[in-house]
Amino acid sequence: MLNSYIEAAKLADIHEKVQGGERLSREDGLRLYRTPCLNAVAHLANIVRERLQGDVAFYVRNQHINYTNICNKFCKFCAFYAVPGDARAYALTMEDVKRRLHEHISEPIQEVHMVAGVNPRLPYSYYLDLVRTVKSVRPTVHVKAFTMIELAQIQRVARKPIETVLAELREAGLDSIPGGGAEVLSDRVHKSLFALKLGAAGWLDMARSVHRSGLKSNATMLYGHIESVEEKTDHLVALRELQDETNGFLAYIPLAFHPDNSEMTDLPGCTGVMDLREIALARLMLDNFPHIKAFWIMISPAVSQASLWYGADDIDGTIVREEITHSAGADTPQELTRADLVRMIHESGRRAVERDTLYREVAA
Ligand code: V47
Repeated sequence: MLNSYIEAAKLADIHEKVQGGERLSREDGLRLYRTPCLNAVAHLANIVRERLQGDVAFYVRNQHINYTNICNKFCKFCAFYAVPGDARAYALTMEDVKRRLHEHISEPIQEVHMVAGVNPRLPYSYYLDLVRTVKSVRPTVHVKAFTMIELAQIQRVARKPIETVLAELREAGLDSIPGGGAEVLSDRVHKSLFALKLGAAGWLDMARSVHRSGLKSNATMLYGHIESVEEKTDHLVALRELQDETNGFLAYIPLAFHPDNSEMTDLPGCTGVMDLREIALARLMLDNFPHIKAFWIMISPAVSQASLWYGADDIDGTIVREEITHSAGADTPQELTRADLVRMIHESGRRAVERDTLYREVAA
């Protein structure tokens, strides 16, 4: 018997495909974006979510370090960047990084996540030292650092082939690549909002190089600004195609646009319904991605809890001092304890599992 939401939303054909494990088409994606009945989309996404991950919801104990806010890309959605000379401008020294790490040294952190602006004054050695510094303070931590955009900059200053740069960063201690910087893989949105940095083809090429080098990465999409449902669907299809080729993506994280202090303060920002739909669409379209992550910093702990029934199987981590979303007006806390995360997961009816970056269970 058909679920009544599926029946009312006239999604029986997509339901059949989902139940049969069949890949959804671009057209299916567009229908799922457009159907008003979010409960129908959630029902479908939850079938895939439970098939892949059962009742588990992952979390990680991690620390974010945004090593510089100086950036020459001037993306219109970004409230984090500063130009040199700005009172807000900073670039952390290695001593600063050590201090940040020591502030939390008693916590059994699994992952250090480092992303930042594209600061043209930083030499190649800075990036290598950054990774080495983290490993010198925390030898066993997983270093997830440098988006595809930062990697393009690192290659520029290194003046070496990307394969060599990635090998040298790995030698220094880099373990994987976060998913940021993709924004929307659309030439129109690229031209309009982030023209100075890598566009769709460049981001996908860099991700391909990363995966070929043996490193895993994540992927993101920034939604809730000027993008269309066609562009969002194409973004998901492009990621799915690259994953077919490389199998290098671990998780997809939809990122909710926060307008405050950006050049787009006239936009209203995202709602819980938008956040949940992005999670569900991702779970349904990205059939070859093992994990869909709800980033609680951006969508709130409350919506993250609900998202565990809309396709998400991961709520990210404890997070310490994340600057990008908070510069853009997020009023979520800067960190949650492990107990907070576990309680959130259990309260939503899922089983909490602590993971490392590669989704291996961490023994309690
Ligand atoms: O690339 C910038 C986005 C990203 C705003 O890989 C904004 O595990 C919302 O990529 N409103 C960085 N978002 C964050 C990121 C990320 C986060 C969590 C986990 C992982 C992972 C990656 O933040 C940027 C950009 O797309 N961003 N400005 C803004 N105003």
